[in-house]
Amino acid sequence: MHEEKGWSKVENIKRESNYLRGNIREELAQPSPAFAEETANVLKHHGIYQQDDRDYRVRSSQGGGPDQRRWIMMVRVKIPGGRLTTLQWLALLEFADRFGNGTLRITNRQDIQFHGVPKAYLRDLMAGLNRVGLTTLGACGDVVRNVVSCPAPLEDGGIRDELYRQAQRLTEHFLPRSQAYKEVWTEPTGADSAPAHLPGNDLGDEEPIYGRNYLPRKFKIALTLAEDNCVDALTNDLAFEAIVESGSIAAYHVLAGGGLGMSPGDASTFPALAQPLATVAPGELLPVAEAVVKVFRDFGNRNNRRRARLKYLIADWGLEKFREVVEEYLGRPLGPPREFLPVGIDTHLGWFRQRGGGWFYGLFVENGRVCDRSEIRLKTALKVIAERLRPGIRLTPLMDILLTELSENQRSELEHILADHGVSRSEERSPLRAHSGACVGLPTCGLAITESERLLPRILDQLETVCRHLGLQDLPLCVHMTGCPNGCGRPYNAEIGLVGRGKDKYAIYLGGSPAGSRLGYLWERLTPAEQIVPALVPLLGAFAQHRQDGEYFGDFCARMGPEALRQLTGGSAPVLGETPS
Ligand code: SRM
Ligand code: SF4
Repeated sequence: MHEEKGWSKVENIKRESNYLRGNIREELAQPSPAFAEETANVLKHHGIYQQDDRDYRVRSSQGGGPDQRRWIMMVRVKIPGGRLTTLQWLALLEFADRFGNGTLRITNRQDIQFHGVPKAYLRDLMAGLNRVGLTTLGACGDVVRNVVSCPAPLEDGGIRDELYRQAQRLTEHFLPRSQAYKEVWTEPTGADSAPAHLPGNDLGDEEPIYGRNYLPRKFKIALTLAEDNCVDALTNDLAFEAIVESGSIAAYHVLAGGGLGMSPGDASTFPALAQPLATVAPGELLPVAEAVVKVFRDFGNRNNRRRARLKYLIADWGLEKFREVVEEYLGRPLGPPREFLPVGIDTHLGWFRQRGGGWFYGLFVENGRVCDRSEIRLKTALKVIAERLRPGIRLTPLMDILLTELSENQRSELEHILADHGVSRSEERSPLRAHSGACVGLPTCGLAITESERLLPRILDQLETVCRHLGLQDLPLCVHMTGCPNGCGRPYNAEIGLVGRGKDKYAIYLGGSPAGSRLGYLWERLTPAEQIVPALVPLLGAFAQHRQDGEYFGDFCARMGPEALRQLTGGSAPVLGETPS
């Protein structure tokens, strides 16, 4: 592995952290409510983000004084393929009340996040998670993140189960090997504990894949199926699309270089979808993934974190050179890629027969937030369901929950529990709401510029009325919203992308594909929040009038292109530049 001058500050922090130990143990033992900045950076690799309550910050500055911060932690639990046992789920619900803000957030990578955890509760929370066999190790930080795969136990001949097995294998293979996590969270702290990690005392951990500096940036992997790309695979650094022949996986189509983050003021940054790289035999999946990760480790940009993702290495080198270097690392040539892109997506909401017998129910969870809110007591309903029916729990990349292994006579009991707690059945949700989602945004995300999770439901209320009025109420339409241009809510390949760009103002993107295989274009640069629906009404009207048979809104916007669409809707000239390439 090369080491060079000019590396960013974060690279130095990682190198000096002694394999992710840093000062975490020392600072945990101190009464201060926050960690030092360097320690907070190391903590990310343990799945913990230091945040402050942004609502509190605003309130505190309203009197004209300096803004004050109430420090809180976000803790992300890494759940490959999104599968949990009933007991794990019950423990997560209990920990949310004991250690967090009383909610759980299902993420769009099938993880669970706790928000609002005070520093003083971290050790107890982490110990509790470890007791039920869950980990936060590598859920964040410059490593391979949670590997996603479709969680639905459909009668598909076991294809999705095989993808899940591969997701687990990849996750285990790429977990950091450092003992730091165990030391920090399971060994006693305080005066009587012998710190085995004195400064300068390198314990000799080995990170055979990552090395001392870990990766230049996060790295994301997805496993998917062309007809059901519910994981949105092409937004990942590396995607494996199963090629199914005669009922089993004959090969994987490999795509590389997806990633959505961009900095609007820096034209060298851009969202990108993964590009076809190769076709590989099922047995080659892991070695190929390792070769790609190692190429990224050795050649990714360590000077400038804004340009440190795999997509930029591929853009700088070109796909051909990238493939050649991956082949060198692999020690053999890669098979040529096929023209084989995702064509569909399934939300998995409602009742389905389960492979192997019984039923599963896909329960809609608005923006993944599991909470009790006035008369809608979703969190309590999910606790009662878990205690009485003992279902398996699976989290979807659309941030919903699948309740699995239910018998025929448990179906009505589940529906009664939902109704008793004011939770609507998924079947009553509009296709618009089922396909849409927002990132977390305010008040916890430190990078948020605007509202996202708290605003999208209100926008969807209005859009549902508009769609009904235009006869589009049965149309699946995906609106993805984010509170900043980092793209966590995957807005750039959605049919409608809403991206927080200024105070209460959003960029509007149009023309992404329903299956996530095409980036949209920038339509409006800075639309005030209350103008978003009025800006979309003429577009939906034009679509209702001019759509071709069976055409989706995103496909219509792509077919028209921005100029023709503006003419059709009587708008001004198209916004130039910043269209994702
Ligand atoms: Fe993300 C940073 C939340 C999926 C691109 N993301 C963040 C942080 C940790 C903010 C920070 O760095 O301080 C957010 C924490 C908010 C909070 O309060 O919880 C955050 N990202 C999320 C989640 C929870 C959004 C959600 O609504 O579910 C998702 C957690 C996934 C997980 O379990 O691992 C989440 N983030 C994504 C995705 C979508 C995906 O992975 O499928 C993307 C776009 C794909 C990609 O990686 O390019 C994404 N997040 C980013 C970026 C931009 C990275 C870049 O290359 O520029 C950042 C900023 C950064 O890393 O510096 C970011
Ligand atoms: Fe935060 Fe921006 Fe990601 Fe939303 S897109 S969670 S605001 S970093």
